[in-house]
Amino acid sequence: MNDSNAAVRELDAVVVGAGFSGMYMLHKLRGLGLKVRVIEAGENVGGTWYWNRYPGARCDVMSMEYCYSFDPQLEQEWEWTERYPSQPEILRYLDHVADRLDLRRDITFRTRVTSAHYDEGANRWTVTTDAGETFSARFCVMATGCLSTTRKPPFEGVDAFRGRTFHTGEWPHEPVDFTGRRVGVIGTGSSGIQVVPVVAQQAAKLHVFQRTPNFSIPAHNGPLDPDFVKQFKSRYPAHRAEARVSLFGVPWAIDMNSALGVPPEERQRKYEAAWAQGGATPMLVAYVDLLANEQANETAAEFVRQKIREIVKDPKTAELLTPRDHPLGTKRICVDTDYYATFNRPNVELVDVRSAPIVRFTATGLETAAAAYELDDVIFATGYDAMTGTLLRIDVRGRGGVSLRDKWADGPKTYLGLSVAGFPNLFTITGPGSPSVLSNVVVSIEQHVEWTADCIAWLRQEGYATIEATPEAEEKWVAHVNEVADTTLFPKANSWYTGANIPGKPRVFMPYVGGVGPYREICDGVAKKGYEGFRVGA
Ligand code: N01
Repeated sequence: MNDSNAAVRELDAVVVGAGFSGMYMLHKLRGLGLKVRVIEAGENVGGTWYWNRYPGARCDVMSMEYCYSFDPQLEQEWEWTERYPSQPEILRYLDHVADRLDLRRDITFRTRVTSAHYDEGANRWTVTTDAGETFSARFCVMATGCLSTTRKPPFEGVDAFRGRTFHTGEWPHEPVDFTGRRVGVIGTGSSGIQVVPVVAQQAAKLHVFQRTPNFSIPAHNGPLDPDFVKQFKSRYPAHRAEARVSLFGVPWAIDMNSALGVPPEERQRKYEAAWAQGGATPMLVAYVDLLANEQANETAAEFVRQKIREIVKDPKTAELLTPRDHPLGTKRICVDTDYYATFNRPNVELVDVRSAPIVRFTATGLETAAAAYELDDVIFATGYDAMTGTLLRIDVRGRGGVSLRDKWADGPKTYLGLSVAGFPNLFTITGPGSPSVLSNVVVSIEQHVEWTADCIAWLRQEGYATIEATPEAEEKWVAHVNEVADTTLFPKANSWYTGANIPGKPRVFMPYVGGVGPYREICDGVAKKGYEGFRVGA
């Protein structure tokens, strides 16, 4: 669809994506007086929350914390209704922010960026879209999100299936009714674990096709108590300040004791309290060594396994649901409402596709190596080509025409997760090598957007045209990211953090596990030292 005659639009910056990152980036760059265009594939703002409309979709970070902090009036005015925000409520919030900041006039919707090439002669990025438009801009900001490119395993015969198919990450806009239907859900990550209990209430029969069980902790979601909200809002600046220097971007203090250094009864009481509180964080911060020492981790993992045995009545099903292949927390812990209890329903059956994998789809269902299942609907909850998938779908080329795909053939390499050597004036918001998915991502997004805006303001003030990471700084950062990851249990899991969910994807631990607060300090230090590790050009 490329129209070579189309006029090139001259801008200061192109931002790719209009989720939490792109929206705030637009606001900040406008504040600097820059001419900016945001390109967004969806029909509206929201990013991942625009696409993930499946029944039960809800954030696993608390509402009061999963929102922007840059506008004190906004955070005081907005009224969250539940402890954990549902997808429709988050979308309403982002819609409200877009209206409040009048963002839409600078966003092109229903359009995908297909390429971004750096023109060395002009020191500018040429960005093209699938609508045939071409933009030329000094800066290119990738606000593409970490979980935007869905993955559907290429099952044999899937196109011959005559029933309805859905992917949790590309859910239809109109409500989908499963009443009286025979439904299959493939996948038991965070998405599967959320969709299963809701669909189970409608479906005549629900088959959950599980390859690997995950740890899940109840959300104990419910309406927000007005007194709690009032209290929280009165301390908002302090909460936000704590979140910014915390490990995970939420204001929870970690217990500095070892899980192995306390009596078993005391430990049990602590885990019970964390379980009763709900969500993943209280469990993860219960002891300092849970993510670093296998024996310590095992005490918490075994606690959750025991809970599964208590909740699920059929011992065989309980055993199948019990995770044993990875330490607790080394894959994103799921946060659920009634997930395990759903397997006590007579219309729900867990199918183990580890011992008998899905072999093929048929016109009327699917076959595993052990049995055939007649289905009306199949829900793929099979995840994403995370962290790098969306960036690499775009043909990004830097100096000398070097493509990002080639540069990252053995895994992503960045400086601070923000910049790539050889790709001047390109910024990656929550890019690989930053805390991103290991944190309350809104806190990480705000930090990256503010750092990027400050960097652009500094370039202008100093009279520089370009900035790019040096290969040495990038190499050192990649080594540091790996070193820190290797001091933890994270690399032990076959997770999407390491690319293990995509056959053929290089196995590299992609996020930075050093913590939100320490990472912020590093980034601020780099800026203070005149952008140490970067090269600037006139
Ligand atoms: O994806 P996943 P997700 N045959 O990759 C299975 C965020 N999120 O969309 O583990 C059979 O975790 C696969 O099995 P296995 C959150 O960060 C947050 O659920 O590879 N099964 C796995 O069970 C999360 O971590 C929220 O053996 C196959 C599942 O599909 C991230 O998004 C809500 C298969 C994929 O799980 C991704 O979660 C939702 C095959 N061939 C998502 N291929 C909240 O905020 C794959 N699977 C709460």
